[in-house]
Amino acid sequence: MTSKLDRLNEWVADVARLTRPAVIHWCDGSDAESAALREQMLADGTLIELNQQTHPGSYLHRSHPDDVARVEHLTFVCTPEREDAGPNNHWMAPADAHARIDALFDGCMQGRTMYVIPYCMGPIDSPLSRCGVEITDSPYVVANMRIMTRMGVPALARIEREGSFVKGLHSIGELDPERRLIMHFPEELAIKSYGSGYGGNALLGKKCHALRIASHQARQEGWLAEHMLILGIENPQGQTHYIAAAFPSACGKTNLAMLIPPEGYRRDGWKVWTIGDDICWMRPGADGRLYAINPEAGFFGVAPGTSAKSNANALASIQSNTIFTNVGITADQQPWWEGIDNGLAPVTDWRGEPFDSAKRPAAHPNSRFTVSAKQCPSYSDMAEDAQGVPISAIVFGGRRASLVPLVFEARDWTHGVLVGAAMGSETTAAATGAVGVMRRDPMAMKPFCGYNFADYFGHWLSFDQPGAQLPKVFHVNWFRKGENGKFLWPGFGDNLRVLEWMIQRVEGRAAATETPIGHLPTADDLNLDGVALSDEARETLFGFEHAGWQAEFAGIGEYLAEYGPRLPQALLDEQRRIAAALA
Ligand code: GTP
Ligand code: SPV
Ligand code: MN
Repeated sequence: MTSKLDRLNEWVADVARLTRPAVIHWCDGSDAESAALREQMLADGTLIELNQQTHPGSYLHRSHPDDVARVEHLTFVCTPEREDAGPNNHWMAPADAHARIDALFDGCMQGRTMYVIPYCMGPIDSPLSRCGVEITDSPYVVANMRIMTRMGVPALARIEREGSFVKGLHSIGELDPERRLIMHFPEELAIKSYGSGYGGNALLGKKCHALRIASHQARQEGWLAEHMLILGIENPQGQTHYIAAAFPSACGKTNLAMLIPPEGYRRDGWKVWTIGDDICWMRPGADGRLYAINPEAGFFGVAPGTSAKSNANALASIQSNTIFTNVGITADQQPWWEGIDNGLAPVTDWRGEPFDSAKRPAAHPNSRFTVSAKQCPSYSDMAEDAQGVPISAIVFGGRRASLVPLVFEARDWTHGVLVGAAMGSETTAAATGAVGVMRRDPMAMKPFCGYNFADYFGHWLSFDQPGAQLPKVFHVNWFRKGENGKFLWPGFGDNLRVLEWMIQRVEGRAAATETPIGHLPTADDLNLDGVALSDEARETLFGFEHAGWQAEFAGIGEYLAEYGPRLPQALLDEQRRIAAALA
């Protein structure tokens, strides 16, 4: 009798023939399985026990020092036609890519256990969710996937029902940067990743599946897979607006998703609910609105900078049952990172050496915590809702030390798509390479879009159809700096002041000033009660720098031109209209 699992079983057998593991283990996601893996990882040093009084169930993992971030230069999208991957991706022909990476996989699991991880991205009963299976030889990956996805028996049952799944093959290999490749085959719904154990390179459900492969599927099926947080803002009357926001890696998604309202707002009864902190899948519902789910079940968050002051919800979430990767530790084995601000001091750095501030920071700048979303005090019940939440506003933003004001609103959907497509941001430690370099990062998807950006912008534009009730689109910049090189906006909880203005705009209740780049508030249009802003901050955060924007739009025009004739005419027209208005 044929079963819908035949394809899966055949693939697992094929992979085993190629990689030659000593043992094959099918993950069921149980507590017993997790405990056994933990014991094994403690025994071989993959995990280090942290202070079980202060941090019960929490462990530290030190990665290979050359394996601490995503590797964009080794990440490929392998479509039959190069043009389908676009100038935004590294490309290799599928046959060449398979040959190159299969040569690395050949015999790589000898003497090791091969884990087969069935997982579901999104609530297990949601029609918006999609399943995958990751094969890996890393128990650390299994432990992280158990937190980050719905993994094990229920996922396998859904795969058996549906008969379809994304195939992800992973091996840590030798952890040699010279033998490291992350390959995507969108047409085959397949991923092959070799030589890295780091998050986005190795937890294949996350960026590889839920963004690169899913964006390809989403285009075919009429939905969107985005690098966005999702949060709910409940006003004192008990009404909740949901907002999705795309910021590049290490630019504030986790922090905004878990925002704690400023004192005055809390007193008045405002609440913020977390749905997701990194990835958002959304599609039009019967009423024409966009409905969103968080495909993930946990947070793989940036540790440095996380404190009781900056992100109390994240800090509360990671007091137990957390895997820390590449943080420092204190004398009594508590996790420690720069900016934790808890009065403790590190004695051992992320490489396991005595802490010496002259040598390196205690925690790697891209050190992370992995924790179940259920441990977050602000986690919303609606995060498990099969239908998802209706989105009122989409926010784009980046790290821009100059020019870009605190917030502005796009005139309409087409303008909003241009605002997203024109996004720029200074690079961060989340990927290898230089930090602080301004680059174009459309919709925060530069490293994650599984197909040609020209087609992606067209797909975004296609949602503007009769009957659609599309969200309003905004752009924010929490990272504007003053003359002294310091941030001008307090950020974090105070970002709610900006979100409140957005909600008022959605409801047609707030004022704004028309400029060529969109609608800008003045400082008086926002509730700034209790915020001390200097005159410089007021002028800079709410100002419109005509000459600077002229130059910016020339740069945007040059960037879009890189996509050639495939670029949607409507986007070019929008860019030219604004450039002309600025002239
Ligand atoms: P990925 O997980 O890499 O996708 O990152 P992310 O977008 O979730 O970024 P995260 O929220 O972890 O923030 C990254 C860094 O930016 C942290 O060091 C934060 O402390 C800092 N940050 C976040 N929000 C703000 C803000 O409003 N203002 C300022 N100045 N810094 C912020
Ligand atoms: C990012 O880099 O955007 C992250 C971490 O969220 S990773 O899982 O490595 O992609
Ligand atoms: Mn991210």
